[in-house]
Amino acid sequence: MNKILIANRGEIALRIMRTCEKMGIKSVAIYSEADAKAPFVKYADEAVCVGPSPSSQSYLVQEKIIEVALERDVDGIHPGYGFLSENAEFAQKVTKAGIVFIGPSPESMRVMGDKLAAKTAVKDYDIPMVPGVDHAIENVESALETAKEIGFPILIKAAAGGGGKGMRVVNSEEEFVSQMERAVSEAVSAFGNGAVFIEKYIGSPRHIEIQLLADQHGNVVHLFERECSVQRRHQKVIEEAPSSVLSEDLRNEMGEAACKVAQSCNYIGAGTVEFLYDNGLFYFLEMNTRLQVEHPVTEMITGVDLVQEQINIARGQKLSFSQKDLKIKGHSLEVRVYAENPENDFLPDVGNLLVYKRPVGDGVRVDDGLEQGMDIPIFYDPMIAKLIVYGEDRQQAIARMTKAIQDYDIVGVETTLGFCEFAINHEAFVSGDFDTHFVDLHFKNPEKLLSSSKAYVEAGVVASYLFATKSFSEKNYLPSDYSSWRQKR
Ligand code: MV4
Repeated sequence: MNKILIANRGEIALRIMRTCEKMGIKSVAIYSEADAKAPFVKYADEAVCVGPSPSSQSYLVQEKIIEVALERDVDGIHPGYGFLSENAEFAQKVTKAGIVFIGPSPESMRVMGDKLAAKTAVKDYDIPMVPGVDHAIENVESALETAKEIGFPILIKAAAGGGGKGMRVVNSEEEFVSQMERAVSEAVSAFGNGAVFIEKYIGSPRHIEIQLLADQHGNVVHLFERECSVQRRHQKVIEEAPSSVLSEDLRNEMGEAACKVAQSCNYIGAGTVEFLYDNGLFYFLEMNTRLQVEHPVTEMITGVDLVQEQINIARGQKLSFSQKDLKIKGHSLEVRVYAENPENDFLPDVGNLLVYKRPVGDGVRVDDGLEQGMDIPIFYDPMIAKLIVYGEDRQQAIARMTKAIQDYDIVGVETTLGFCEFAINHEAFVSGDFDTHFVDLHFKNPEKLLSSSKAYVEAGVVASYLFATKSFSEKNYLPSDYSSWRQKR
């Protein structure tokens, strides 16, 4: 494989290209009009504009992307995450065009993309599952009988859902029928597929996922877990590896269960198996058939470059290590830095990155895709960067993350950095005593996030910027009251 097209944008496109460079593989970027000046476009050996800014006219246009790949004579297409990464139809078209899709087979993607098909696939593999049904609900009355057997509260899920979309908690028998009707109609309008099923509702779980690699020769290994319980409305906020709750035995058990999930669908490539963890027990939830946003924390504690492994697997190589060669070393944390305002219900706050300075230091890694002076496009996910740290232990990782957050200098847009600093230093996080409700439970005073001293430092930076660029006109005067200054920008 000598040339790879990256069917993605931003930080992940850049991250994939860096590994290509390291491996002596040429990279081809595709980009939309909004991304013409983006670092990933500059970094690529070749770059082709595939259309206007909306993803539906650029990053999601399958035929156009394949046409560019053929024109530029690429050997493989890496889909990154999001966009077409879990689209079985795209994987199939790529393969049909004689190009290697760097990911699993379309069949694996189809099975794991349908939560019920996934349950059916793993049925004979002795994987712990949440009590529930493994078929679509056809008859609401008999489903109610099943729900009573399972015991309330129960959770209604859409077969085509995932990532939290299309779920409904039912607390009692009385609500069951009406909630079921709502769930079905929601599933029809959201996914074009009204199939729903029910499970026992686990009230306060932790979300722990296992990273897998599977080659084309039947070898499957796991690269331990990532703890992703700290999330907000199904958007992950902090990810870490390893989890502070898993014993060595449980880690091995979960790892083996995850490998069996991969075997159940003849999985090839990098993938992630999600589990719910509750009180020493774990349950299979779903499998994500892509490289995940939070993959760096696994790389930090294992020393494995997951993109390099994906490419080698796609080339048909055997994994160069076995399970016993893999060891956890140290601890890693990742926070996602979003251009969102935590003081205003996390509304996206896109605009110009007037000042953008990354933190540096021992064990600090920043995966980003923007530079100072650039506008954050309104068309895509407003993630600015992933801030990743490594420490010898969890305590050092938390200390390094805190320092790195404080050293990060972003002016021009509101960010979630202050929110991340708050979360990472919260007593519940530091002690390891948290679950998926962490944010709802502990994030109640958003106005306390940013110390006013830091805000004044920011105000000073903006003032000098405006002065230096001679744009210090009447309308840009900074009012003395800091809070209204923030609102006026
Ligand atoms: C659950 C659950 C409780 N009980 N299933 C949310 C995302 C999707 N992957 C599955 N999810 C859940 N499934 C049962 N039977 C709670 C969640 C859940 C959740 C899971 C992981 C991380 C964050 C979450 C937030 C809310 C609900």
